[in-house]
Amino acid sequence: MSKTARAYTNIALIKYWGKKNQTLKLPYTNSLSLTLDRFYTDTKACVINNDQDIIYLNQTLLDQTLLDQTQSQRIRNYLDTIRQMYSFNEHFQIDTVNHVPTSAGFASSASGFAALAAAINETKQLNLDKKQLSILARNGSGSASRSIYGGFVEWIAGSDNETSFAQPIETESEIDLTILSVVINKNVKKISSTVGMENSVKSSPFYPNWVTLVASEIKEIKQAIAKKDVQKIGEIAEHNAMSMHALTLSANPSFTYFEPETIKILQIIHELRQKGILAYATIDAGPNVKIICTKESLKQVQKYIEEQLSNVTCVVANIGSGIQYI
Ligand code: 2P0
Repeated sequence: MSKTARAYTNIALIKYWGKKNQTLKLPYTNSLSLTLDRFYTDTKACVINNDQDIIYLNQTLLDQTLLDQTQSQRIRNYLDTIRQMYSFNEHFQIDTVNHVPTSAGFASSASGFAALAAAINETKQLNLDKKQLSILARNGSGSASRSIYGGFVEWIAGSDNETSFAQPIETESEIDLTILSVVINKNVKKISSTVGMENSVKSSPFYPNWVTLVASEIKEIKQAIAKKDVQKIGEIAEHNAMSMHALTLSANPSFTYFEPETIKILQIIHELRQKGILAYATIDAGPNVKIICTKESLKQVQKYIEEQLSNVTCVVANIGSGIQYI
């Protein structure tokens, strides 16, 4: 009996935004993330005697209906890639369950593809080490390469399939950093990350500056992590996130993931800082804001946000671990 693979999601402090190779998902820049302890995917894979893969997502069979097509096809294509990479022909039954609090606003592609890569590694006994597993996960979704490890993780851009993988950033002792995810209760039809980054690379006049900026911010944030300087980590992460969103606004045609509440939360974070409360924002390809806090500032930040905005949900996450087999 093969074990279930569990992978946690991660939040990028220095974002991955743009691919130099679409097929291999090779990014233009390194990125740096924090694996979280609250949101994870459990995936089990079994070899079946069938000519196609059978996929269950949250106990529901994914089929070829229009509704399921995009998600299902992406997983099927990924399984084809794995079969090609490791030269075997078997198909699988995949049972995958996302443990994400209702509309927590976290993308499941990072934990999803990391758990799937690990589940195939387990059932096919590929005996991949973590570097190889990170490469395999990257082929499913770029950000999944980072969810192989816990804590702070850097994804090295590399130049081909073998040289683009994530690695952990060792910290000597615990760091007092907590993430408050502020979920805007809205069903926003968004542009996928894949399409959003492609449009930014193609048409934002600032894209070359982004590549230069990321190189220097990666260096700075690693120094701040080594010093356990949460304020500095927050400052750099917020600036990096705003710079990423500037790429969407400056694309042609322009687009944004922000909603009116997103801006409102950013304004509240500025007010909190004026009061001397540590709070910094980071935002992914959606309207929700993740706030970098310390244990001390968390309660005040959450109280203030909930007082000012009645239609949001707050979810607290701490630093989480890497791939597990259970
Ligand atoms: C990140 N995001 O670094 C960035 C910041 C969203 C904003 O990685 O096309 O789902 O599958 O490689 O990994 C989301 O992009 O994109 C993402 P693909 P992915 O976390």
